[in-house]
Amino acid sequence: MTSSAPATPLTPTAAGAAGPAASALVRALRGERDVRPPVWFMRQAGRSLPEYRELRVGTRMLDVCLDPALASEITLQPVRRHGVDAAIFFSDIVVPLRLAGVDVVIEPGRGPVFANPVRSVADVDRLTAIDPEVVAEAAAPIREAVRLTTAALGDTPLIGFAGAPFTLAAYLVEGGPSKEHLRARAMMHADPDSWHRLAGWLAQVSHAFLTAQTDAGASAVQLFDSWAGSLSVADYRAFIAPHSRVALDGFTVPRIHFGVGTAHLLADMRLDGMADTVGVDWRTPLDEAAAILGADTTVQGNIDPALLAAPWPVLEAHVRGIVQRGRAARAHVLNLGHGVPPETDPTVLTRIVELVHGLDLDAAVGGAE
Ligand code: 1CP
Repeated sequence: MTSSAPATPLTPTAAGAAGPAASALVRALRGERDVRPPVWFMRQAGRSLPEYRELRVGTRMLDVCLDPALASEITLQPVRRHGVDAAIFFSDIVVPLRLAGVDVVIEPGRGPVFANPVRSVADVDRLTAIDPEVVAEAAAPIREAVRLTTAALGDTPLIGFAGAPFTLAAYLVEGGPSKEHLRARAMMHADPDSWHRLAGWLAQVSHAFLTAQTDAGASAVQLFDSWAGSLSVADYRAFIAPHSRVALDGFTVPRIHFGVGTAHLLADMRLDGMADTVGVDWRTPLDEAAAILGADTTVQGNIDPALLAAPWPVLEAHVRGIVQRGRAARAHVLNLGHGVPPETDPTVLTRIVELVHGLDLDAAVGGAE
């Protein structure tokens, strides 16, 4: 598809306004606290939206990700519907692997599946022989989709994202989704040399994918290490953190680092300050997370996705409690503790946005601190 004339921006940039760099999201990621936290939802695009399901009929997930007009439209859908403070680019963590020529499909209802799992020294040799530069060259549809999206978003920021080396390796080594990621964790110890070559290559591939998005106008990036919670602190430090640093190195936009079940890893996930913001799942109260993360890190989270199905008064109290606890951090970005479950009633998400946009924390406590 060709890039048609840009649509009227959702939030037109006023003359003299600073654009998405001055948005509530970017300011919070950089550590500025406002009277209310900005709000967006991981996996806000996609399965919970009827307009997404309608658009997806007869298409394959990875083909959609590489169609600039479709990827852009799907990215915009939740912003129009919910009025969230940020868009997240519609793509998937395995898209850069597809761009590198790896044989991967996304099976409906299951997730990424690789034709050739990477398990032996020869497998790692074969994969890492691919120059990560090919990802940058093949990423033209990604850059085009991001350009279309940021033109349509106006002042609303777009978050670019990539999978962290461990979470990508968990799929690649296993060949598909797994619960405990045993094969990837075994490789670290059984053959550390192969592990480091694999993770180092994945870090470069994710870096190239993030760069394509920031070059084309993304205002922040998030590194998803969704499955890092399965690692011990010692393994995280020895086998993971150095590679995640490479994936996030050198960006001038704010960087968010997210994982699930990572209470024991939160301090390490700051990557010595490289991450401006650390995502926290629903298991750790945000004031506890803030105490661990210290005064120079923003927290993001941490609505329990399960509570999206609870009666509104229960969910409202939960959200208000999270916003209160988030005040212990230098700044807070309200989000879920993990992605939107597919069966979520989307009107509930809109209601959370309306609730949060109506808050004035300074008024609620009788004045600014
Ligand atoms: O046919 C479909 O609709 C496929 C479902 C789907 C969608 C909508 C998949 C397959 N990926 C996506 C989009 C996607 N993936 C987004 C953009 C949507 C948004 O946030 O609004 C993002 C950020 C991702 C990132 C992603 N993919 C992660 C990290 C985030 C997380 O939820 O932890 C992971 C782990 C994946 C792998 C993946 N891709 C798809 C599925 C079902 C899975 C998970 C499989 C598993 O459980 O292991």
